[in-house]
Amino acid sequence: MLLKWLMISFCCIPALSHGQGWHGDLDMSVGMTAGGYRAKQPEVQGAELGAFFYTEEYLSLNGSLVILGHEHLDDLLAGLSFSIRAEYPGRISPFVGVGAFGGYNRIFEPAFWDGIDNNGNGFVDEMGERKKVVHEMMGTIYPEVGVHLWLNKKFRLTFNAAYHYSTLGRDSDYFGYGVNFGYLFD
Ligand SMILES: [Ca+2]
Ligand SMILES: [Ca+2]
Repeated sequence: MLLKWLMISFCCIPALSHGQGWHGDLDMSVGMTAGGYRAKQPEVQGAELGAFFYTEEYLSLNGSLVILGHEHLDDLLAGLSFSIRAEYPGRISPFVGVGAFGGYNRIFEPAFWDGIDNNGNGFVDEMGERKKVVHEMMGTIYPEVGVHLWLNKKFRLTFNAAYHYSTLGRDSDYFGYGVNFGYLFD
């Protein structure tokens, strides 16, 4: 229902045409992306490397590996992000989507009392033995809007804005805007 409404809305925007050089049908197409995003309040920076897959020419599944810095965290998180986007299939291709992100980081902590040879050096609980443990975790869910600009049949530039609801609480939510470079495989 929502999808239909969106498609109808997009189709009514006269400025969006299937321009020359546009390859047309993206159905079952796969590609990869690289880019980043940031937010100002709280301060967030993310870098991502991902892939996209069009199940229909107007619907894409997106996944990426993310390195994220957040003002309310001690250290960077490594994580995964997934989203689904409903897109107007054109050379200029606006979209709306929903997604989720999850990430964590780890630190070393002392491990000389747990009866385990944590570092595999043949000595159990020797002085100074350490192990890596999860230090911080954060997840978000987000609605997003954006637009793809297909530069030619292979390359696209994507601008998006997403409001992330964070598991850390409402004061850690952030409005991130990003730029991604995409490449479509044959
Ligand atoms: Ca040891
Ligand atoms: Ca130990």
